[in-house]
Amino acid sequence: MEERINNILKTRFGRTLKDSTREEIFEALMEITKQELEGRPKVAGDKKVYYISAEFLIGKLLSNNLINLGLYDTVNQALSKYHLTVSDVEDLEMEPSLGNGGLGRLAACFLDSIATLNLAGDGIGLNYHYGLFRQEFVNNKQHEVINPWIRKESWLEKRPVSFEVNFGRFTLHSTMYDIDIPGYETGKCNRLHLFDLDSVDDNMVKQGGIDFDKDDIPRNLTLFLYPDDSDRKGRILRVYQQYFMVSNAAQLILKEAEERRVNLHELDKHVAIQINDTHPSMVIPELIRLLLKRGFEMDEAVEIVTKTCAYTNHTILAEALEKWPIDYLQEAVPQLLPIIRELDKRVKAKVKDETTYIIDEDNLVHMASMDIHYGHSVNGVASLHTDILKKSELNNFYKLYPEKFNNKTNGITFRRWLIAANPELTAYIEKLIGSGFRKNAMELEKLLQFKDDETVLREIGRIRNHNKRRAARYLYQIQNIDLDVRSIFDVQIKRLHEYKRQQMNALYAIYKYLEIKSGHLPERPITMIFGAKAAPAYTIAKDIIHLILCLQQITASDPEVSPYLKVVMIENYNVTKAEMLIPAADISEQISLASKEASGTGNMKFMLNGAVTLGTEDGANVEIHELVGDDNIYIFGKSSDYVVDLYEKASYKSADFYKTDALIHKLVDFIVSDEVLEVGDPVALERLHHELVSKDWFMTLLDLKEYIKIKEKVFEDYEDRRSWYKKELINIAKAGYFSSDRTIEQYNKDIWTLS
Ligand code: 9GP
Repeated sequence: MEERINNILKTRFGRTLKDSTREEIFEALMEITKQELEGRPKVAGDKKVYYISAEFLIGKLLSNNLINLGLYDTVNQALSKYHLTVSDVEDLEMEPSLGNGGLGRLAACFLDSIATLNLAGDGIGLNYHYGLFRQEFVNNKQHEVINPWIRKESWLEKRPVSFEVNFGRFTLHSTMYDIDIPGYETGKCNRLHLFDLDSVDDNMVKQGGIDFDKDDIPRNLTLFLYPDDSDRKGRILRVYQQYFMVSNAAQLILKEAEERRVNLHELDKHVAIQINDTHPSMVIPELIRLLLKRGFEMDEAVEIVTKTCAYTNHTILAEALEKWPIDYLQEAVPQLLPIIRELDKRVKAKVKDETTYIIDEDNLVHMASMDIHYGHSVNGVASLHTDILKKSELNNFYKLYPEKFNNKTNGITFRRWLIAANPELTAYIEKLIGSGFRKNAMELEKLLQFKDDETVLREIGRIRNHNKRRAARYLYQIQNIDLDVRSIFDVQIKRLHEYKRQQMNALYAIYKYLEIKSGHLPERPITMIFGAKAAPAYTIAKDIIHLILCLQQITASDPEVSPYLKVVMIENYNVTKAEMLIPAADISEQISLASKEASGTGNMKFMLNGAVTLGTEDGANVEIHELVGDDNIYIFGKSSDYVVDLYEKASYKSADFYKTDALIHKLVDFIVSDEVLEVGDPVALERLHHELVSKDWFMTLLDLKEYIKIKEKVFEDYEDRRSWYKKELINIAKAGYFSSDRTIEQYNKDIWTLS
């Protein structure tokens, strides 16, 4: 390996490992990895799945690819002579900006597992040039700037594949880029196909921000993931993007099927299509349209497409169940409208329940309705979530098609979230139970035999401290943040949304601050770590970030408080930062309002790395709770049934809590106290205060007191180090269920049926 690296370095730069820069070594390793990937055959099979998704949050690829190719240790060995590791070199890789949160990261984990299980399956999405914005903090506020991630040397390979996409008013020609997805030690690859346009102009973005001319589709189509949709033009741009994605997908799928000599009348026997949330829903009418063009009758085209397509629902929040005004579709994709109208007509002829119509009386096209009527499977992403879909959110559809509904609890790839992110823990687990867990995650349960073994528990603690030091060095380097590695790391990292209730955690920070000021010092310093981006047009979410940044400043600059409490907001939270923070965390904050977090996957990543969950009975927390038992998780808050009932009766009034409870009153009012106003923006802080006392749609104040109480208990229990490490070990041992290999096996068995 050393010789191989040196040969490339010599040819490219006239140097060897001894005197090369990290950039040069990174390029050499990328070249070797690409050569290896190139040489691997593609997974072949009689039936192939296409996973269509607006997001693929794939993270950096060097380590992951080397691990899956079986070259990670060899390369590390070659580098070690020069005091380097793969992760040092990988620091220089740009993280692809192709996703926003859990939905996109799940898609990336799934691609890894599909390849690892040797299933023929490719991802299809868009090659956003700037993807999601990069977050900067200016005056304690989020500021959005472009995030150019594509370099000359990248994992993207341009392919000689192009399709014509007709938008009624004009026609565009796509370009396809591929990223190879190697299976873990399978010797084979699948691919992620990312469609783009040669005419897109990166320079049309206004300097220093994320604004651009939304009308100029040929030049802007693939610039951004989720372009600002606060105006009509932005929303129509999203329709253009979605159609561009699915038209390319449908054309590629049919082209490959025809190349494989598939009889298109039996398409469903050879192709499965997974629609990831509603963004790719237009693939249904588009495929029907293409089959009609090939001479199919409508009835047959509808039947085949229904048997081929399946839909995954990732949220019950209305904002994600897209409804497009019919005039948007008329403007952007006129050729699809007759088909959508026909699909709707058929529903209306058969079904009396108006709530399940595709086109409603306001002329809105309900994408999820189309998916459910014209797909053969609808799945939720954790068992509680699927139950809620069946019982309430999609109950009317469930009554029509009970057989279509099924649950597929999410999972994560252990290659990235354990083997690559936590090499120390991986090596130790291997020492204790062998390497079988790498292929069969359930073997982690073998760790349970050590749950009372002093030496093992102590070593778990040592590894945590090692990872804390590593995270502290990293954060110091990138953001000048100084972490106290002896403190408790209490971590909440995820998108910013009111339902995830970062505001409740911020109110806890206020509580602790006031406690310390009044002389009640914690036994051990606490570091509260947040990481979150807010959607640019989501004002209250940005106000919450503002509050957290103000608290960061106030606690840091108060000498009475800073030795005991540190509030840290990580700038531009992304996959790379998650990989660094999760192995270092003691406490995993999963505190969404019960019923609102469909699953969560961060919760699984923390658990796998030993952090103990502090959470509500929501999403996959429920399954984590069942697996680890009451002693190894901290659960609080009102139940999902209780919350659903409150919404139904519209009986939650945050003002009641604010007015009647002195502590809640004091904590909420601190948001607009002199201390905070001195470092913050009064408009933003007043707005947040007002929101909490007059609306609080996600019921922060409902669970706040219980949250404070249980968090105090967590800190108290943490001091019994031995029993805490035992909790950690049990969490790791029970995490096997959350391997995305298990999830994909279930998708395949119940939905895709590939061989
Ligand atoms: O909010 C859900 C999250 O709970 C889930 O884990 C993830 C993957 O299934 O999807 C998220 N949903 C979205 O990002 C948008 O619907």
